[in-house]
Amino acid sequence: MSRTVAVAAAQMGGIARDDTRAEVVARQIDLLQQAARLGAELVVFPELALTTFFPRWYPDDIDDFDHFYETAMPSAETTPLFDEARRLGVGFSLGYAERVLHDDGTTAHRYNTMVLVERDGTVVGNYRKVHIPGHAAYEPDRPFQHAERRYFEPGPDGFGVWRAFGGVVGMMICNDRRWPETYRVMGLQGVELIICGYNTPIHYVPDPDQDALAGFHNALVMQAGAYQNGTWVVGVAKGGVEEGVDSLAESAIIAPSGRIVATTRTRGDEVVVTEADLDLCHNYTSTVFDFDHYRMPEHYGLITSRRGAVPPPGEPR
Ligand code: CDT
Repeated sequence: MSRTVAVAAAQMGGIARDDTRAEVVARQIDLLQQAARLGAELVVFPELALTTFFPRWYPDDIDDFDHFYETAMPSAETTPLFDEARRLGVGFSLGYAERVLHDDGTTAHRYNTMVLVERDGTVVGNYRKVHIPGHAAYEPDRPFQHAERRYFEPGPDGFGVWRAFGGVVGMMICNDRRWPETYRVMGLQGVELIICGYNTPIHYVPDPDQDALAGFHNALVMQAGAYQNGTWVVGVAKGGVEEGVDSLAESAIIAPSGRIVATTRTRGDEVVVTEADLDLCHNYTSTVFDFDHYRMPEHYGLITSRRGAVPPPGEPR
């Protein structure tokens, strides 16, 4: 008997700086209900899905932005989403800014986090983003900041996977999808479905020549990650114009073949659903990507022992 999970990409359009959590959660409940009507069992929302992408601003005092973070999940504001999901029997995943507190209530850690919730409303796990892009210091010449490295420390737990939704599920967040190690570490744990939320400004300030390639690169990395690890990948955008910054939409559901099987057509709130056959993963992980048979880890030592590239000594010839 085949194992399938009907998975939905619940893309969101922009969230304004002044939008309340209640307004955002109401939008998410609407998307959840649309997805449920389409038969979804798991609904994936974007990275930082409860707020605007606040790393584009740079207050003098980072504590002034504490209101963009959650200190509990579910929280009072997100409980209606958890309740509606449980009532519908639909699981979901949601990106949010997480602030972990010391016992005295001061901030211990800040993470860019994604929670996975099962169909019965139980929290399966939280993933904290590992690859934090952008910069930490204020960069005055930018039209907007991408100061994620000020707001978030790298997740300390790496790339876990969980048994959920009848298979093995992993999470990654936005920039993680550009790094092959993200997929492979989960691939080595037998992942069958990787879910990912993203906020990708189309204008890449360090090299604007890449702007026209934003959609190509988004598809390229997720399709390669899916194929090379024999896994489903679901990438979900917060797209469109948000507080003056245009972000990539093009949410996609990708099969273990590497082919995109569903994609959004708009840049706003939109749901697409696919019946993902998890047994298709085996077609790849037992053949061309039979890791146990074909991988050569004795030759991969530099992957973990070295961080940056070191060219061989000598002059170019
Ligand atoms: N949110 C996030 O990780 N965005 C990055 C933007 C590029 S780096 C400034 C991304 O990889 O899409």
